[in-house]
Amino acid sequence: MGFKCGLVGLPNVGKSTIFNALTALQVDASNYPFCTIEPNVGIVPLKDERLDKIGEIIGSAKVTPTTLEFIDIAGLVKGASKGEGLGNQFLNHIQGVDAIAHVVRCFKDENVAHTSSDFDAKNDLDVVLTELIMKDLEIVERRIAKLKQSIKSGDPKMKKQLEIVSEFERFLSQGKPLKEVELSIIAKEIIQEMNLLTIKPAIYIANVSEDKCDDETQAENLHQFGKKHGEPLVTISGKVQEEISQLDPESQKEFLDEWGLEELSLDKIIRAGYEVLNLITFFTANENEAHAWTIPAGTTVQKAAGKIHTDFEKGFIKAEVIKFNDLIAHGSETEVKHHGLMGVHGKDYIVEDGDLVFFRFNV
Ligand SMILES: Nc1nc2c(ncn2[C@@H]2O[C@H](COP(=O)(O)OP(=O)(O)O)[C@@H](O)[C@H]2O)c(=O)[nH]1
Ligand SMILES: [Mg+2]
Repeated sequence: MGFKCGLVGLPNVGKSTIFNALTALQVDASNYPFCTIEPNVGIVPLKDERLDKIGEIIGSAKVTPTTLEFIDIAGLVKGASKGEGLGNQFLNHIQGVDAIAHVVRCFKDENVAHTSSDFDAKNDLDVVLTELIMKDLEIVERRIAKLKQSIKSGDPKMKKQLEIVSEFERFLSQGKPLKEVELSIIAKEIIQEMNLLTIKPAIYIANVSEDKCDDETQAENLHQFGKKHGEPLVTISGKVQEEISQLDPESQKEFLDEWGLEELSLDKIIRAGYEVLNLITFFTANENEAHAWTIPAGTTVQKAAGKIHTDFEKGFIKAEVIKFNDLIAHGSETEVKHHGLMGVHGKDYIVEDGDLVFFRFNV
């Protein structure tokens, strides 16, 4: 299944507005028959001009973009980890995502209630981050109690784990997210298995007013914060994006041209999610379909085959790979081959962003 990005933030910051705008970007549902979509889950296509070019050159009847899943996660308020608001429900939702998109309110609007009395975006973000830390602390403390129990009943393997998890506890109780801890490989495995929240990669979305002017310092504060972890900030006006998302693609393009913009802020969000998850895109194409696929950077070509079909992975023989730039430079698959630029690779080849892959496999 696809990669998931959860929209998280205090009430009335614009999560649902942004979610609606993102999901209005519409995916041709017939391409994704296997997805039962709940109202708060949306499958959003990743725009990629390379896919259209490949489709053109190969002469594919249709193109299918790769996608990212967005989830509108409601219910996080101050004290949520202690059961305030919708309480702990948000936890399961956040545990289920690969990346967190923190939506932070930077717009002023007297008609929209603000949960805190001060207008301070960084402070609002801190409230949310603290809840995540508290939640992790609770999970970690429960684990420690369990481990102590197992050690008592004579399970020595658990000692090492107890040491590591106690280290997590020390960090969290100092108010630090686990992504700031230098982790050994074994600690990473334990963190994965415990599905903790403060290790998840994040992006920050500053939801600013239409005219932006009084919010720049607010957004800048978020930007500086994100930079510490190498996490991107996207500045957006949720309301404007929602309006634009309702337009047909032609009018959307006119809007962008009029404002001299290359892409919608919504597309920036999708791309930021993609980047923070360290994902790359490869392509497959034949006369029926050109298809973009998402994999984590560093994936072998045999694993990548499994993304398309388990048979491709199991029966993998070899992969023929054309670099996107070579395809553009030479204008056709045949010309690329003719110039000796089609690579033939075994199962351990690491797929690169932009590879056009032809799989050869046994069934
Ligand atoms: N002025 C302004 N209002 C916004 C913006 N984004 C969202 N809102 C409004 O804020 C209110 C709460 O938004 P909503 O998306 O429901 O917030 P959520 O609770 O985080 O899901 C709604 O009335 C939105 O129309 C924005 O960029 N500017
Ligand atoms: Mg909402």
